[in-house]
Amino acid sequence: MLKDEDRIFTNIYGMDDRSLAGARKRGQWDGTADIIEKGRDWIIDEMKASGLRGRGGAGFPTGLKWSFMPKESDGRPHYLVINADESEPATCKDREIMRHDPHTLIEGALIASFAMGAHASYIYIRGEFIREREALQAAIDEAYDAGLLGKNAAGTGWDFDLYLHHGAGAYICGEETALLESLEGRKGMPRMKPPFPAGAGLYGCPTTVNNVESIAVVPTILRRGGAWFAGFGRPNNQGTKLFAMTGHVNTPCVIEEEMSMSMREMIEKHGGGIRGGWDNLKAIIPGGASCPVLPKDMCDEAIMDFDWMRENKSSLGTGCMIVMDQNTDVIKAVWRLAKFFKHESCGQCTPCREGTGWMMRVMERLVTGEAEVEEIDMLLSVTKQVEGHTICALGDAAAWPIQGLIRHFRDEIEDRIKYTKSGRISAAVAAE
Ligand code: L3W
Ligand code: SF4
Repeated sequence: MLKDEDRIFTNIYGMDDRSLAGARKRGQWDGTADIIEKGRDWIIDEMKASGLRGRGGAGFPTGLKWSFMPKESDGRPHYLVINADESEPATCKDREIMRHDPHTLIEGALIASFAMGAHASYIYIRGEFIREREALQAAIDEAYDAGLLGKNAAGTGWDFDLYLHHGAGAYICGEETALLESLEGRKGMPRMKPPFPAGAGLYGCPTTVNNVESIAVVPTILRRGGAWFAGFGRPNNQGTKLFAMTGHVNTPCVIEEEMSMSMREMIEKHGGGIRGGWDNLKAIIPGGASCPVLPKDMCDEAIMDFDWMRENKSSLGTGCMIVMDQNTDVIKAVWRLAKFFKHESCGQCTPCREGTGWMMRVMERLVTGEAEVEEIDMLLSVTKQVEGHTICALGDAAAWPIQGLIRHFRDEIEDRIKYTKSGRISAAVAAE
């Protein structure tokens, strides 16, 4: 278990003062100019050495992403865009940073922007996050007043402006290119990639889009060294990370832990265990709605990191678990996710626009038990036609939970159909 002295987010529960004075007491904004004096190459190399992988869900190596930004300016400005559109179901970790520790994000934004040659950065914050944007805006104002932002920010010799932009409540704007479209004032619809944002991003200029947590950990990593961060977790899955657990745990929470901890240990140590005990567990979705569900026997063995999840046909995603006990109707839970993705599809590509509707409607019939058994394979085939055939990852995200359900809970789906057909339970009861 992570020791207190190794935690990056020391005010995650808001027990301390979140203002600049409180942040300084916790060591933030300490030696920022010294870090920047070491230069862009040193910062990027140190980030690579830390092994940090993006904390927004995809796990792309952060230092490598930064290195895609052009070294020399061709006249176009460079931008850092911080994705604070935290909308993934059950994912509520970045909001804790913005509410309670906003200065670590602001300091991280300055250092990261310097490393990528950006004089301006935008934080795109989810529209529903009202308290978070108030906290963040207050911290940005304080930082300007203290000379930490603006001309010669924090005495670094680097001019740097930071803007907070409010989203309007569309999940798809968390997809990086839809976010850029929205920031430019258009409807939030994903762009084709390539070009990746590093080549042509905001206003067609070199841009890096990073998750809030990925940026907020930067100052501590650089103060303590990439090797320090890389010492946690296992190779390719290094560092500490914010995890969360919701659903049928005794104490739902957001916590900072070492990567690669066992799922069971994490839930028992931090979540107070499963309601009714570990044997009462039925399934867990490891990190947001797009990750395939894991049944209990796999949760017994699961390791909370990118590689274990990928090797076991799931995904770490945001590391914010949805925990379901034996009382859960897992078929209905996955139908609810299918409904969510159908609602949030932007509709510009046919497999996603039509496929999410198809998947939701067949899922509805599985919930009530009114489907035919053959429809299970038909549904699986629809998911395969959506997966990998769309502009952005929302299509995959809609397909994967259903594939996971069929892989691990086919018996339960078939039983429901058989019982409904035999009249032993009515469709209305199955749907309750
Ligand atoms: C330059 C290349 N850049 C990749 C960059 C790319 C992006 C990052 C990751 O989706 C997932 C999604 C959700 N040259 C590059 C390159 N990049 N190749 O690397 O890219 P990618 O495409 O792997 O992922 P993505 O489109 O960013 C993110 C899943 O995360 N998720 C979490 C969602 C979380 C929220 C939230 O509320 N925070 O929405 C959960 O599973 O489904 O699969 O920057 O440009 N050759
Ligand atoms: Fe829009 Fe869905 Fe296509 Fe993504 S996959 S661009 S959300 S229609």
